Amino acid sequence: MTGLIILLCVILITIVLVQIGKVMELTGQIKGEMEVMRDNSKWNGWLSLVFMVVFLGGVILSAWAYRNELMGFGPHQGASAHGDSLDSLFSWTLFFTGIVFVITHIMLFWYAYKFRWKEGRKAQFISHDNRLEVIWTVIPAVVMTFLVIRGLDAWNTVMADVKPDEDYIEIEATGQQFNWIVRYPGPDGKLGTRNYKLTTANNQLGMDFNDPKTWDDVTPGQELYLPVGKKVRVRIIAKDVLHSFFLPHFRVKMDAVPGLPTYFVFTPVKTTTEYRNELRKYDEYNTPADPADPTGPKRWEKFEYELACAELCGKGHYSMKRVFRVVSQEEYDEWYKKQESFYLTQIREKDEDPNKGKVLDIEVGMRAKAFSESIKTAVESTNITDKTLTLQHVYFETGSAALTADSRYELDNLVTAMTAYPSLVIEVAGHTDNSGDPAANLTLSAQRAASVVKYLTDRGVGAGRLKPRGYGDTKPVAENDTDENRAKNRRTEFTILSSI
Ligand SMILES: [Cu+2]
Repeated sequence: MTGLIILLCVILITIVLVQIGKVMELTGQIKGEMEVMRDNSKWNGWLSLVFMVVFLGGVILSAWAYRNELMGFGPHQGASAHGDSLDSLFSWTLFFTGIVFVITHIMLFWYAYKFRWKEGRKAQFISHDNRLEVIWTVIPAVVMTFLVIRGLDAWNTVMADVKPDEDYIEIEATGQQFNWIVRYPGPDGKLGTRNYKLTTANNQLGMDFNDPKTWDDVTPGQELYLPVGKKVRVRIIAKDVLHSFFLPHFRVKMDAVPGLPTYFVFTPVKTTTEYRNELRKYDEYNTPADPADPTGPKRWEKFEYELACAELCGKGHYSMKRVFRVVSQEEYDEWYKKQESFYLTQIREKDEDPNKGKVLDIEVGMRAKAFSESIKTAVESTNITDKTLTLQHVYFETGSAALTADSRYELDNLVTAMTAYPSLVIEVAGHTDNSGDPAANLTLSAQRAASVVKYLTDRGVGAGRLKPRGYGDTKPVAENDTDENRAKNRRTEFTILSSI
């Protein structure tokens, strides 16, 4: 409907203009050409002045009306340590170019008015004027020098890389059509290596899982956290076409170029909450965020630091938005603790895992931590069912009581626990599934329990604190109906008999 009305208006205006033209032609014929030209140039001159006033007034008024939406003004001061230096650079540039803009526009329209056509008026020719040449060369040169020197100074500060002994977090942003994949290092603080040849549908970054540094790397979901006041170095990479890593509120923008890694270092100095509270002071931000829901949250409440792509990289360019949330160090640590390793959750033990079947250092550490926590719970619990724990990673060779090599990791955790709780007495129980002869199962389970006990006594745990027992297939934890369930029943458990 609106489109139709606009079209009708355009047609009507065109008709009116054509009619005015015709009328003027007729008046010209009646009045005589000279008179018409005089009239026309007088009108053109005056209209130039009117246009100048409306145009310059419009520019100034709109800038004033939207001043609190502009970067660098009102509530939108830079939220990073270097933000102010760039803002001041922009303000100075705006100051000088603003003066030139206003003066040249006044002159343009004023001269169009002043030197409008008049009968008998002749143009004045100036062949050369040294003084004028000097003025319009020297003034821009001085202003440019001032701006360029300040710009270089800001550039050197903003683009400085981190020093080796500095405390910073390094993250990585990879642009692709059409999203940003952001990677954080794991607890080792280092990002693992990548090789584009390893890129697959599951491993979009081409992370090299032969490099232990990749094992703990995380690729968080939509919301990304950063601690306030901590230096962040972002490695910027593109996988397909040019993208641009753009965090407008932090005055961070760097192209992501395929095949040429770039970086940007910045320090967020304002948390998301602080920024929201700043916005809250302005009327513009106290209006509903969603006009369809007048009682809903206000604009300031919905504010988030956004990561965008500032390069027109294709059809889905607009959808490359991510949210960065700047929080206190404590909140950041809390969030970071919840992030899970990409490798351990998405790749581990799948076909793509080059370490399939091997126990990794990172897992040994994680399992030891989990083990000591669960044994602590078991010792402290008064509930009898909590006192029995399954050894999750203890295995035997098929049909034998010989422990597999990788079983040692968990058994060593048990040795540690027995040392940590010197009064602990446990029953070590072997269980099998129901395949084969029950009597043979019973013997095998007893032998397996004895192997575990031997492993422990060999490492200094007193034999009196360990009671081996074989249960065969008499105590299944699942129906023996599927391979998976049978595997659950083949297990080694230990029960805390006494811990005082
Ligand atoms: Cu892009």
